[in-house]
Amino acid sequence: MSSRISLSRFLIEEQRLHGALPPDLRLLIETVARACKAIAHSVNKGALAGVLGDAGTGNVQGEAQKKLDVIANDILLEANEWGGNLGAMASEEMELPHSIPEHMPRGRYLLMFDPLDGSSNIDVNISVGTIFSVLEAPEGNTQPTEADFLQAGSHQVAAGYAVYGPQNMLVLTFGHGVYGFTLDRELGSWVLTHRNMTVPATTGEFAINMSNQRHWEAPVQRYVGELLAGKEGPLGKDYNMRWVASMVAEVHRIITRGGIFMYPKDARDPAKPGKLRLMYEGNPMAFIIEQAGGLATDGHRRIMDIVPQGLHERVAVFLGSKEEVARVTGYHQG
Ligand code: AHM
Ligand code: MG
Repeated sequence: MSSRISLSRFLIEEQRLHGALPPDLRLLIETVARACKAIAHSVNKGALAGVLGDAGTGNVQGEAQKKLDVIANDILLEANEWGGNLGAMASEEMELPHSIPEHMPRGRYLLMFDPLDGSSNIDVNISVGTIFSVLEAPEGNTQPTEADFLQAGSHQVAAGYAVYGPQNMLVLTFGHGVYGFTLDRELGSWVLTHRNMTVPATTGEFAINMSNQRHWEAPVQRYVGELLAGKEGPLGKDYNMRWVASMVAEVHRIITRGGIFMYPKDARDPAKPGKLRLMYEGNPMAFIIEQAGGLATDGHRRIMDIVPQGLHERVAVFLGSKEEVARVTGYHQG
């Protein structure tokens, strides 16, 4: 038991060894991890705590909220409000950024989150998760506004996700590789179980919502057509398909055994670049996947190079094993 490395010990050692993890960022990550533990607890209780089902409200994206979407959002806001390391928070579930109240201590970081990703899966007991991303507010700005959040993903100083599944896991990066922690429910602590997580460069597995096929653009039609053609097609091998409809579960599978995840642009709404959100889903997952040796593009460019125009901006997503993401990106580019 004594050889176990808790999240706290891991972060303190990272701070000491690399010097690249400032103490206030370490404390912020600990606070987010504590909130994820509380969310895991609510998700795991399910019907026993009366938390399943719809909240009867809608979010800024016009999507129906689940009770657990609201609970997870409140847990993250409450836990992080008094931590002293943040200037403001932004959430997929809230129209505007949430400033740290006047009477609370403030810090230099900006936190963005999707409190409960894949929430359409809650009621059917399939994995869901929390995704988060951390930026630094422009220097000296103690009262950050929406404009301060609009930084390219390459400026992220940390990102991570928690997946609430058969095991509750927390996966983190702050730019020095990707580390995975498993929640020990008896001890109530995140324990380091996965060091230097890497995405294999090649894969035989893809993830896309095939029911949207007729709405995709030509490069995606071509690429997925080749995957489906298998051994007899130009790629010369058979591919397998998975679709959980929880991005966290999808990314976790890819970071564990490889694969490509795609949520492309859809012809039904030509003005919308994609379904997923750049700040809460695209950027944090891109940071993690790149740190694990994979690629993440919107078909044309690196996701983390996109300079956002709005907090709730959408993005097309192609991420995972290098070889496959490069191929489908190449089909878009030329
Ligand atoms: P959410 O944040 O509202 O849960 O939506 C994002 C989710 C992703 O987790 C998942 O990849 C996608 O939506 C599933 O979409 P679809 O319903 O088209 O399969
Ligand atoms: Mg989401």
